[in-house]
Amino acid sequence: MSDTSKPAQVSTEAVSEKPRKRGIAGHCARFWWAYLIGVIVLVVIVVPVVLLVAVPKIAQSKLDEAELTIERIVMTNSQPDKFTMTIDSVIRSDGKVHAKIEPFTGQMFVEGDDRPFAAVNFPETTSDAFQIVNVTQETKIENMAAFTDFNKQLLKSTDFKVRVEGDTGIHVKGIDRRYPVTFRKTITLAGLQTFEGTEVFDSEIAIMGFPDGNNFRGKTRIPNRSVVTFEVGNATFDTFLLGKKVGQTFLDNLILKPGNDNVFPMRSKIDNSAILDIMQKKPYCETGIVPFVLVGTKVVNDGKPLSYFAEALGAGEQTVPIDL
Ligand SMILES: *[C@@H]1O[C@H](CO)[C@@H](O)[C@H](O)[C@H]1NC(C)=O
Ligand SMILES: *[C@@H]1O[C@H](CO)[C@@H](O)[C@H](O)[C@H]1NC(C)=O
Ligand SMILES: CC(=O)N[C@H]1CO[C@H](CO)[C@@H](O)[C@@H]1O
Repeated sequence: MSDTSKPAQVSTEAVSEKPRKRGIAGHCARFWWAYLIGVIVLVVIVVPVVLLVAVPKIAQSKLDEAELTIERIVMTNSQPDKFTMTIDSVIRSDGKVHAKIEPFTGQMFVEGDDRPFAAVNFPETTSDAFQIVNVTQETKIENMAAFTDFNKQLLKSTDFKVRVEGDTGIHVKGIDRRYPVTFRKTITLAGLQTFEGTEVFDSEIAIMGFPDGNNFRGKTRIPNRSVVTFEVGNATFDTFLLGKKVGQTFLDNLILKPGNDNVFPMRSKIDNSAILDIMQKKPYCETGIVPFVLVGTKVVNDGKPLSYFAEALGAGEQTVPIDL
């Protein structure tokens, strides 16, 4: 009995094991189509969701996290409707995603203004951690009012914000697909603070006038705390003493650069009696220092008037203390 019962036990054990093995295999065999559907669903839905939703989101957020800094802006060959612009910038990112960003046109806005004042053509860039992007291009002034306002902001502000924005495409390494993304960066630019700290030195006055028809001349040093270089040209300023217009001041071949190396000859044609008047008043008669106030009226570069600089220089008053 025990002999027959043993194999029976063995067989029951064997039987109890066999169906388990067969259970999985059998389940797989019978429901293979369910697994196949599952795999297809994964491939058909999940992969596209990753490729179409997750990757573009990551790409956009990586692009958003990247930081743009402007090292230098140079405006030369200033003409009534265009100029040559150099923008030297650096894009910093975490460098973790390997991707290429297509060349694109970035519109530049003064923050809070929805009219672009200029457009920059960015070359193809990569997602490298540190990338220098220097661009030199001829820039058409598409919106004169916006460009004039930009110059006004630059002239009067301590700091102001500029936004660069453009639609482009990103190509992530290993994925054969273009993802549309938006490049949008806001940077803070230092302004010129209405040329605060301008000095005049080596000044000379000639009551009878100099041969060029002016009666005052000197040298002016205009501090420039901005990263912007401007080719302005020949600028004319209405000149005021104690609130009264007393003549005109001329600065020729004006090019403003970053730093303190902006020294230009200055000429003025001032009403002699106004100077004699103020020199008899206190405290001017004691200090000999007279506060000239300059308001821009005209800018001419290479014979052509530049309204955007003239208006910007006319929007603020530059007070220049002159030692007579
Ligand atoms: C890019 O601009 C920076 C800052 O003005 C300058 O130092 C650098 O030499 C420029 N690089 C090239 C390749 O032009
Ligand atoms: C400024 O005026 C002087 C004298 O009229 C002229 O020779 C010079 O070319 C002008 N400069 C510019 C940049 O237009
Ligand atoms: C007076 C002044 O602000 N000068 C600054 C002009 O710009 C350079 C560089 O951008 C600064 O180093 C100076 O301090």
